[in-house]
Amino acid sequence: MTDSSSSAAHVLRAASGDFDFAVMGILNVTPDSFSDGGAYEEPSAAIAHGRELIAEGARILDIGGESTRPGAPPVSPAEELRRTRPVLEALGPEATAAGVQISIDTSKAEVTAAALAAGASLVNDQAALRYAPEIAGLVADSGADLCLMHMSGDPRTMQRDPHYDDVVAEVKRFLEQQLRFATDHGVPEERVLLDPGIGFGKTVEHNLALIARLDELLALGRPILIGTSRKSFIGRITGRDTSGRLAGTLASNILAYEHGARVFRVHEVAPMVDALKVTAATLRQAR
Ligand code: HH2
Repeated sequence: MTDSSSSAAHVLRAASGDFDFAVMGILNVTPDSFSDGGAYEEPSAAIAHGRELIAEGARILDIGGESTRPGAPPVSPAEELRRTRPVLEALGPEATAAGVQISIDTSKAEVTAAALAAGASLVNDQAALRYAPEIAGLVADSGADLCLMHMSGDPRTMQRDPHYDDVVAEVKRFLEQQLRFATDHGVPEERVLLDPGIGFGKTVEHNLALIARLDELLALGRPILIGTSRKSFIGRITGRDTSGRLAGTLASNILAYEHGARVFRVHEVAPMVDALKVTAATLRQAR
């Protein structure tokens, strides 16, 4: 294990067997997510898919009730909870029994509080406490883990001509600042994961620079979570639509592992687990 992951949140203490990574399976209970919108909108379909992801080797299930694709319309807290609560309540006990962590993908305090009460132990806040700073207190009181992600602006505007002088330095500065905010508000540093926010207010070149220079974020001393799965930069490079982006997803995550990422948020769990096992075993042999 790297230094940054040895003191990690629950997530990495539950990493796969001998390995130092955790695969986070995506469970979007939404009508409009960019690649699987509508597929798991019914609670029964979402619950069945969650079970499949666990069987495929997910160590974390990331349950979300609002799409953050570019231009996505905002969803009320009540609607987000209506979508996610039955899934959290059904899968929570099963996941805990299987040693799998439940994550809630939200930037709203009301949804965070309800999800923590229903058994979630990771809050995946794509706004990194910018929209609802009170999430820090909820996380601190519950003893949960917290993922802070970089996003430039908000989902409605973020892809309008994104610009950085040095994307890696600016993402790093933002994550450092939000990490300090979280710890100042009572979240123990060892509970925090950091995420460069692939696709959130970034061009193809920005996304590639963040993956290629991910090591620079390790200086912040926290484990890195990354979400490249099926994202549009893969489509722009390969010419494939969302259904044909598995190979690009695997390649980007393997490189991200080599550059220090340890938690991988993906739609297709089984191939990702195998690819990372082979990568990790090979790198271990080489050291
Ligand atoms: N990406 C998405 C959603 N949540 N959370 C983290 N920490 N990192 C990410 O990169 C990330 C995330 C977007 O992907 P998806 O959930 O598949 O789509 P949508 O937002 O349309 O539901």
